[in-house]
Amino acid sequence: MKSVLTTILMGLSLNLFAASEIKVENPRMRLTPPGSKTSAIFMKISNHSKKDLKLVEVKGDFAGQFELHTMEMSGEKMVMRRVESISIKQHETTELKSGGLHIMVFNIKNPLVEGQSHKVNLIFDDKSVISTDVKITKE
Ligand SMILES: [Cu+2]
Repeated sequence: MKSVLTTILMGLSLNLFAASEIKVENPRMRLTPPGSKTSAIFMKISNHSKKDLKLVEVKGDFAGQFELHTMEMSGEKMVMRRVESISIKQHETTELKSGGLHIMVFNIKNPLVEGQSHKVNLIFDDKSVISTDVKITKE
């Protein structure tokens, strides 16, 4: 029994250790016009661990659906495209920003209010989870 508990605790601490090596900066969500139920989340994610990571899923209570998106040229137009994951290589920083990689948010339950924050969980391919508050801004 004791060894089972130790194994569980070790598993937990390993996960927490991994999580602390991911740093999120300036997480924010674009204020969208009243009535709009979609928005986009931007942030910088730094990977200080010794392995490449991928952001694979995002969850939050305030909206029904989250997708990882990129922007790319299609003919002469910039279009959004869904991607399976967003890569953050070891010792590198990936920036999610307007006109580039972003987290798309659908079915927002209540109107967004500038200055308020909503909690999201960022889930990585090694199963580590980062919980962060995204602030609603006009960007
Ligand atoms: Cu998008």
